[in-house]
Amino acid sequence: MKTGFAVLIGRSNTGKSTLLNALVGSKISIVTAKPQTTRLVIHGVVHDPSGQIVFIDTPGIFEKSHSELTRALNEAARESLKGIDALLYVADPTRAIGNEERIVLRMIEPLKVPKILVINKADQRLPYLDEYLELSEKFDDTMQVSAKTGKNLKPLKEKIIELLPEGEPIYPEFQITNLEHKTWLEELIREKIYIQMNKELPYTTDVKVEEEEERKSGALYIKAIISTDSPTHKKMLIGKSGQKIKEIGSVARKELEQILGRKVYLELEVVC
Ligand SMILES: Nc1nc2c(ncn2[C@@H]2O[C@H](COP(=O)(O)OP(=O)(O)OP(=O)(O)O)[C@@H](O)[C@H]2O)c(=O)[nH]1
Ligand SMILES: [Mg+2]
Repeated sequence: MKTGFAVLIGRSNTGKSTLLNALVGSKISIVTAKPQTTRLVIHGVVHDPSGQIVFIDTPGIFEKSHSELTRALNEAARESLKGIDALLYVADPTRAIGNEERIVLRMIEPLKVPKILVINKADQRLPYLDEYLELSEKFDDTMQVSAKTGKNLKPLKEKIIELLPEGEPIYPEFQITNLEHKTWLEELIREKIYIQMNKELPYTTDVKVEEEEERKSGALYIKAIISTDSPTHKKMLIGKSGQKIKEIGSVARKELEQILGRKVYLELEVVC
């Protein structure tokens, strides 16, 4: 069968993680409207009778901050280009081409794998579409898709399978990600923190699941520790009379219940 690794690469916020989830049909990678959401290199597997595609989601290339985090995330994205079979350059034509785009284009130029220009967000008004279409000549193929509505995702999958080499399946039939269950839980809670914290985003926030236990009733009890490196951030995360952390817990619990199909008790503790 056809099998291989297809990496999703691009600047921050172009919709790489949304696209991975839509292609696999499951919420694997977290999504927010903020840059630098993806921190881990995440696999999402498409099992199809005609082949198996292992999509690799990567942190978006980011330039605005020169922090240690930015350096590490950009490096992780660069590293994930090793050993791949195909490449999807995910572009967001609601924003003009900038330096971040040029950095990614330089990164992928020497690679000798099939490259697809995936122009995302086709459901929106795209003022810079023509700029991106001009990049087409650097790619083996160009597709306009919407990760949000699913537009053109089927032809995109078919195209990728066509490009992959023959080989043995990489993942067993029912496995759709490389993420451990616990890591996935931590990621989902982190997503809710990002979404609920409006302006001041404690980028250094870390989530660790300490306990996960199935109750006799079938409900799941989860205890997670949210740690931050400053007392101010701790205060912000907790909010006035604990309102913020309650909100974070409530949206995370609702989504977990929906995905896991059972009652969830979620206890969150903020430490500094
Ligand atoms: N309208 C529209 N919005 C989209 C689409 N795909 C993604 N988005 C939005 O774009 C924002 C960024 O999406 P992500 O999937 O987190 O982007 P990313 O490229 O993974 O971002 P990083 O991990 O930070 O690099 C979110 O607000 C998404 O809802 C799309 O097809 N249409
Ligand atoms: Mg992402």
